[in-house]
Amino acid sequence: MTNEIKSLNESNVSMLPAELSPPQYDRDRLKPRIVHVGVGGFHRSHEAFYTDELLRSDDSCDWGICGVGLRPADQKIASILKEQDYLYTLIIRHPNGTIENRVIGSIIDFLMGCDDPESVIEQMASPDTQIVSLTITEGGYNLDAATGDFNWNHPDAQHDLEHPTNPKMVFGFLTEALKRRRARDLPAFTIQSCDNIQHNGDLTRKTVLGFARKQDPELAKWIETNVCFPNAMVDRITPVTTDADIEYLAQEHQLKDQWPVTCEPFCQWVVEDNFSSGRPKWESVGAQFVPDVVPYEKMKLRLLNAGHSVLGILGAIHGHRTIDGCVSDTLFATYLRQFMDVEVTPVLDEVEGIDLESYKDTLLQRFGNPNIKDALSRICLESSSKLPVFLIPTIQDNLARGGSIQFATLVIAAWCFYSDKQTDQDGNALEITDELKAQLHQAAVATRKDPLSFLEVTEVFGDLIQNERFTKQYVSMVETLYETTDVASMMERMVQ
Ligand code: CS2
Repeated sequence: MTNEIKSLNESNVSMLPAELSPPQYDRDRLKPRIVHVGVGGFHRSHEAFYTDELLRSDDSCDWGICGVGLRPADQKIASILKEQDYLYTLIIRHPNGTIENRVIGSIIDFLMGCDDPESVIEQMASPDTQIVSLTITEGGYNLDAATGDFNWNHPDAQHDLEHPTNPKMVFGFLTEALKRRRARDLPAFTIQSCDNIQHNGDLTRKTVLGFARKQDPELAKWIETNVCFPNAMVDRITPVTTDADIEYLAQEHQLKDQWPVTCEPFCQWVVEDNFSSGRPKWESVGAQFVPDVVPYEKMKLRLLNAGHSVLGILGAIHGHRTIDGCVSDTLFATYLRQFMDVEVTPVLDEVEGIDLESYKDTLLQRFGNPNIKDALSRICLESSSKLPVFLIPTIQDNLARGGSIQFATLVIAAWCFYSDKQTDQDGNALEITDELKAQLHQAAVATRKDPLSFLEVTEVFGDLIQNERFTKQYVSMVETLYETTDVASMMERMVQ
């Protein structure tokens, strides 16, 4: 019965063939030393992968991960992982078609904060927990682009301050758990952000301290002294799982995995070595520990993530559907490279050990991986919290230094068109998911009466509307785009 499909779970795992690379280590030895909030594809291709690698190579390592979901939408991953004893397959797709599969065993539990906040707080407050790590997306940091500060007017923030033992936001959970650790005389855990935000650790620190100060200034002081918030740069392109991925495992490997993860072979994690109470030896499986992550973060956010947004928005309007589809179009590949060379490279700092030219070459190759098929709908998801981190700071830096702004400005003009029409330039509907979708749409529609109306969404654009050099360039681009509905011709005129 070689064709019998096996469900992925602990009782089957030892029977899985070597080509699925199942974990050989004893998962019973693992302790939930890491509590991870936000178990999406990225966490499963990155931190959980590094930890699994370490567990495979070091018998004395007992660092396991307890996943946490805070939103009702996390119920699906919670039940699937539970059914599979928290095992899942990572499908690593190389550009030449080679596929490496790896059944990951580092996650050992999962809790739902919205159903049972107490269980999550207690897990974080448990003596076992040494690190609480986060992948809560750019939007999860709830920042106001105009001020760069946490938006305290958010209803969930207000709720958490009024109901500290029944929180909704991750910062509420962290504060309450730290309060209990302090009261119980337990050492603090490290709070480790794994999100694409510049200064992600510093920012998390500021917000957690803000929460604590509003509740108990003594607690805030204790956190300030005891809790470490290492900054980190995280990188691995991880598209949304498709039915074809599930089908592939069933057909080719007779494995029923309800939610595998696909990713590229490239993987990078640069972390500040600043931990409150120990950490896994991730450096032995490829993570880099450095004293200052800021230049690495900036390079990655401004080149890779912004590069994705440039292709995502321009490509979506033009009718492309995936990142590899964009870069196989010479115009888009050239435009992207010139954006990187002319507008980003001059505003970056030296990054030790990195040759920027080859970093950019590698990015283009990674984007071109034809087996990743990273959908532009994923890239454009929540653009309102991505562009203020990835792209707008580059425009601001170039405005300050008198540098070129045209490549990035066309993206903003195209984003206005995209938010207004919600279709590509041929009228095909686009799938748009954005917390500010309605507000952006309304502001974009008003462009016909007032060409600057889109920029009035200050939560996203900050004070960009005040800069005459920018608004002049932007208005001329928005007008041309609305007139011609042909973004490619505009791009063609700009590339050399
Ligand atoms: C992407 C990232 O969300 C995005 O727009 O740029 O998810 C990107 O794929 C990862 O940061 C790669 O490390």
